[in-house]
Amino acid sequence: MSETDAHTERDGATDVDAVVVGAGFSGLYMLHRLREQGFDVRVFEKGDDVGGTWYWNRYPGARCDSESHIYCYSFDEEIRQEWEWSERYPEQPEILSYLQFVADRLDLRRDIAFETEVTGATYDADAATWAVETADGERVTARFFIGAMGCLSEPFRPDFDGLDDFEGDWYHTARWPDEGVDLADEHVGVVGTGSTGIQFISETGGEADHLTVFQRTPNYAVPARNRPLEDDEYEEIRANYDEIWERARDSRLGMPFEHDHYSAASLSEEEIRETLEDRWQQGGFRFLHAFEPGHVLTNAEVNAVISEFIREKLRAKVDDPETAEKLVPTDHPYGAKRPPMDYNDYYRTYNRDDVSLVDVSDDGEPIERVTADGIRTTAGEYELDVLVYATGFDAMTGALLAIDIEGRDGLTLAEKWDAGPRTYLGLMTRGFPNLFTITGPQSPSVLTNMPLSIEQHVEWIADCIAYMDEHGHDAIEPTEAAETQWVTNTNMLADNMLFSEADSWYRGDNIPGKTSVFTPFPGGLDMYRDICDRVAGDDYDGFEFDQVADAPLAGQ
Ligand code: FAD
Ligand code: N01
Repeated sequence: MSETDAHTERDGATDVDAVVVGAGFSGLYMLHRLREQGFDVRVFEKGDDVGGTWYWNRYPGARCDSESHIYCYSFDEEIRQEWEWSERYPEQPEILSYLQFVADRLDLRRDIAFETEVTGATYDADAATWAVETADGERVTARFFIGAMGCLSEPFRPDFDGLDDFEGDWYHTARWPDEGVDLADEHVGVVGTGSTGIQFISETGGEADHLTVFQRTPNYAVPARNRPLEDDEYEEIRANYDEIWERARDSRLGMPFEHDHYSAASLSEEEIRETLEDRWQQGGFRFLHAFEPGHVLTNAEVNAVISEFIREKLRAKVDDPETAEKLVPTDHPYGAKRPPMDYNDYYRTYNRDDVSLVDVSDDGEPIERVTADGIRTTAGEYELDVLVYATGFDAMTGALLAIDIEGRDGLTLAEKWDAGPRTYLGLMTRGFPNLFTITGPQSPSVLTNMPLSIEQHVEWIADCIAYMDEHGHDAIEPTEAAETQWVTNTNMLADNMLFSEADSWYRGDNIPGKTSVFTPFPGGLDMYRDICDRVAGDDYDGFEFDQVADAPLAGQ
């Protein structure tokens, strides 16, 4: 029986074949793929339009740091040829327009329920189906429940005492108002100097009457070297797109850039500096390709050379030596926290009289509370009209665990993952059959150029569902052994890298009370793709299938 015939037999037994949560890069492509396979799909999205990350993050300066020509879908030749990016790193409105263009082109909106939050999902083991609930009280049954809710989509705001007393306005960057905020004439305070904070600070320094930056940990921001894309350059990209994508798929980071040397071990100090200098001029993630990117994060000596090179560069940009020292990271190696990019001369922003830096680390003056007039640290009070939280996300698991998910035998996902997520390939977790996660924990996701990782997951899931129908399987979940092995391997790979030398959202350290465990798969997209292909080619090795008497489709 073909998958389409099998699918037809199921019609009517559940409301839809698949529920997908989220309408960003992941949810949009998942919808398209499953529709192409003849499935009836319902997407639920909290926002009132498509875009995900690029719908919510409208703060001044928001843009991506993957280069535009690879920060997009590769699967559709027409879309790829028709869309034209304006800059090396596009701004948020342009990426949002791109995703809206894709949604229109593929007629996706008709299957998306906007302004609808999924709050719960319960698995019925007898029928091998999921019942999905929304905040509006709607209940939809489906064979497959697919999480496309994003690994950087649940905003985190530290719970400072006194916020209710604050007489000014406050905002989180990931919930920035669409109409913008007029910061001119205002005393603005921003907490956070991650990728978001750095973009926000560069953009608003000089615009606000005064900008006070509350920094807990400095970061290594390498120049992005943004610029418009020239017509002939774009023509060349288009002409070579197949090869570019192929190189990106076969790479560790999902980026098509060659590295100059594998390691720095055989090079003289002068050669190392020349290589780094050349890469510094290229900017962006090309800098990370001076040496093999994985090697940079496994070899402490190579990393130390690179970290020191960056520190020297940063110090040279800041006029006041005391401020410079505060801005230069010495507590963690380059890359152990997600490295941000500097688009707009971030470090020189601190040379302005109307921008000041407050070190709120334990060695400085930690924040005590928010007051009616601003922020009080252990050393004094800073008067603010506007307080901006650039404090990031409950990453990797936050959006998934915000939904009350109950699997087989009443086990909840929150209970199962209490000591950290346990998955097989980051795609599924035992006890929750037919629940797939796109860019789930223990998949490469945030350590790669994400649209490529997303495409790989979507295609793997769609193929897996087709395989199930071809073979009359009602339910799929990983075996205990395969899951344990995957968790062990992921942890082992991470333990051999330098990630443990920083507190980071990669390990959930930013969320009070969250178990600290490294969450993305750090072996690289190329290795991961090979493993996933082998698993699928080996009749889904490490998964077990079930046929269920009351299922919408009994096996043929
Ligand atoms: P998202 O885009 O996060 O979409 C998830 C959607 O699910 C959201 O719209 C959300 O509203 C919805 N949702 C969540 N929970 C529910 C629920 N319970 N009910 C209903 N809807 C729900 N990655 C890169 O590779 N390169 C970059 O340069 C880059 N830049 C970034 C810049 C910023 C500012 C941020 C925050 C992230 C960046 N990322 C980047 C990561 C980015 O998240 C991914 O590239 C990509 O956009 C993720 O797409 P997604 O569809 O998986 O998730
Ligand atoms: O969040 P973050 P983000 N008191 O968690 C500080 C992607 N992204 O939104 O480091 C004081 O990195 C916190 O301090 P510390 C990218 O993957 C990409 O910036 O924990 N400070 C940190 O400085 C990125 O990594 C792009 O000590 C507190 C900041 O808040 C990810 O999204 C652009 C605090 C949070 O930084 C998240 O980036 C933007 C407290 N209680 C985002 N709590 C591009 O591609 C937190 N902080 C360009």
